[in-house]
Amino acid sequence: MKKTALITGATSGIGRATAHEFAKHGIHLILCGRRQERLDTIQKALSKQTEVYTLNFDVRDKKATSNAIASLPDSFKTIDILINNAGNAYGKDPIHTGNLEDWDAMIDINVKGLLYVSKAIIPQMTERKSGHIINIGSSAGREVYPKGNVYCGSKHAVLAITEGMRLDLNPFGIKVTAINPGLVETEFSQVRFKGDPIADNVYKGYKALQAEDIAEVIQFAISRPAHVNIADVLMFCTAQANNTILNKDL
Ligand code: NDP
Ligand code: 8X3
Repeated sequence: MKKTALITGATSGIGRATAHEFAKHGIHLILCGRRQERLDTIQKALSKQTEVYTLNFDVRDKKATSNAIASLPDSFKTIDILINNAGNAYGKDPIHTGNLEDWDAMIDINVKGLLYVSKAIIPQMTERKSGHIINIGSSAGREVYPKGNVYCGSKHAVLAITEGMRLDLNPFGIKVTAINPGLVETEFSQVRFKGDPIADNVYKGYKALQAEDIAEVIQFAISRPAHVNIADVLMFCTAQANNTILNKDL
């Protein structure tokens, strides 16, 4: 019996690469995001390899989130693997000049959105006493960097929530994993810098992690035997030592 995974943020970057990786293994996919045309394109591509269903909702909207997940057809209702990946940074400013809308977006999407999705899915996992939740945190959840204030705060929250999930879901045999990457070359910086050309330089002068690198680690985590839980992964590209030391050729 093939497993079913729900991936948030499947329209781009790490989420999309994870969808492609899971499809290779025949995992049935529920792909989520706000950009329907992208969901359609990915569904079309991956339907050759596995069963794919798409859900279009904004994780900030708790009603839309629970309605979307409740609307799943019977063949996709049982979710074995939840990949809480949807998220972004908005802006990179010192705390005294930060933008309130950016702060709201990061807390509402990265923290509250992850909770809304989890709340809609965890009860079926506790009922069945099985499941695997993978939360995409960040190295920013381990170490704060200058001008990272609220984004780092949101990812510290993701890490704390992940640990809380692992404690509370332990009696139910549910695996909970945090994957914490450093710099990954995706649309992340385009979103963060809102189209400012500064985004083009973020991944120049070194080889950043690629979305596929993260997807492979996620696939490794979900394919361990029943008694093994990969609790927490911190991964950097070779050029990055921590959140402030990056060996660039520029
Ligand atoms: P991308 O910008 O490439 O992808 C972000 C994804 O999140 C998109 O699919 C987007 O879909 C979805 N998303 C964003 N906001 C919402 C929302 N309100 N509702 C629903 N979906 C939403 O970035 P990455 O792939 O890099 O980021 C994925 C995760 O990885 C994030 O949690 C990020 O914080 C984390 N991360 C990224 C790193 C990096 O350097 N790139 C490093 C460490 C962690 P759509 O717009 O269609 O809704
Ligand atoms: C994304 C990586 O360094 O931009 O979490 O915070 S970083």
